[in-house]
Amino acid sequence: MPNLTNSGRQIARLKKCQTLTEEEVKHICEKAREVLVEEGNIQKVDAPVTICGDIHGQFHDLIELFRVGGECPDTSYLFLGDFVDRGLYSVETFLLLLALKVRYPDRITLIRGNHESRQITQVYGFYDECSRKYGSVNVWRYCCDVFDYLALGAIVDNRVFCIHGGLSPSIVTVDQIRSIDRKQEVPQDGAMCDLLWSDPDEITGWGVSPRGAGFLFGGDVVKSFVHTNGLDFIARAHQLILEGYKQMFDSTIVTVWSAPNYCYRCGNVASILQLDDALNQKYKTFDSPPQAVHGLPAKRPPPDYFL
Ligand SMILES: [Mn+2]
Repeated sequence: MPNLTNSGRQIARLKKCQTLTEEEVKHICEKAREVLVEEGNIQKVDAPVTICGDIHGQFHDLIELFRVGGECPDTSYLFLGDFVDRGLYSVETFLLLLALKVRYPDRITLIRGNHESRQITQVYGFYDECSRKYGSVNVWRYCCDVFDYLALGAIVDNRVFCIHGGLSPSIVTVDQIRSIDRKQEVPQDGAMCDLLWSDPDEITGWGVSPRGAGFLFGGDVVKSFVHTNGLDFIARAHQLILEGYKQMFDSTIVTVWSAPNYCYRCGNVASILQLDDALNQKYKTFDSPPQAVHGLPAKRPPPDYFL
C-alpha cells in the first residue's frame, strides 16, 4: 500500500469514479475556495502548459485526457471551463479537478465556463445529478459556491489569453477584466457574461449571438484585441469542433474542444493544446475510450436533457 496522504487517497478514489460523502465534498469545496480566492480574475500561468476545453461531465474521457496528455502534476494543466452538465458524471468530474486544484494549486488552473452557474446547471443536468446521487442538493450548493470563485480567464507567459467564450464589446484591455468583481453568479449581460458566452464568427465587428447571451465577434475584433494587448493569440473553448480544434483569423484565435463523442453521440474527436516553454503549439487529438467503460448499456437512449 503506497503511503498516501488523505488528499492523495481522495484523488485516487475520485480517479476510480467513486462518489465522495457529502462531508468530504463540503471540505474539498471549502479548501478550493481558499485557494481560488487568492487568484486573479486573469490568472497568470507559466508555460509549458496543456490547455483543455469543455469536459461536460464526461468523466471517463477526462481520465483518457490525462492518459493522453500526462497526469497532473507531472503535466501542468489549464482547463477552460464547462466541467459540468450534459454528461453523466459532472459530480465526479468537477470534484476530481477540484481535488487536484487543492493538492497541486500551481499545476492546474481552472477557469469558469458559462455552465459553472446556478441557473444553467438547473437546466442542463448537474443539479439533477447531485440531487439523484446525494438525495439532497447540498453538494450542488457547495459546488456553486466554488463556481463564484473561479478565475474568469488566464494568461500564459503574458502572451496567450485564455477564456471560455470570447471577447466583450465593453473590454478593450486585459487589465479592464482585472477590475471586475467576479465573486458572483454569472450575470445575464455585461463584460463578465460576454467573456463566458461569446463566440468568434466570420463577420466584421460585433453581432447578435444566437445563444441569447454574449456576442459574436469578427476577425477584426480579435486582431485588434491581440495587438492592443501584445498577445500571440487567444485560446478559447465553448463550441463543439468535430475535429477537436479550430484556428481562425490567421491563427489569432483557436477553439479547443476536449469532450470526445460529445453527449456520448456526436462522433467528434477531442483535442488538447500543448504549449512548450517557447509557446510552440502542439495539438493532440483523442477519442472516447470504448463505451463499455462508461457503464452505459450499448443501446441506452440518451437522457432527454441531452436534446
Ligand atoms: Mn460553454
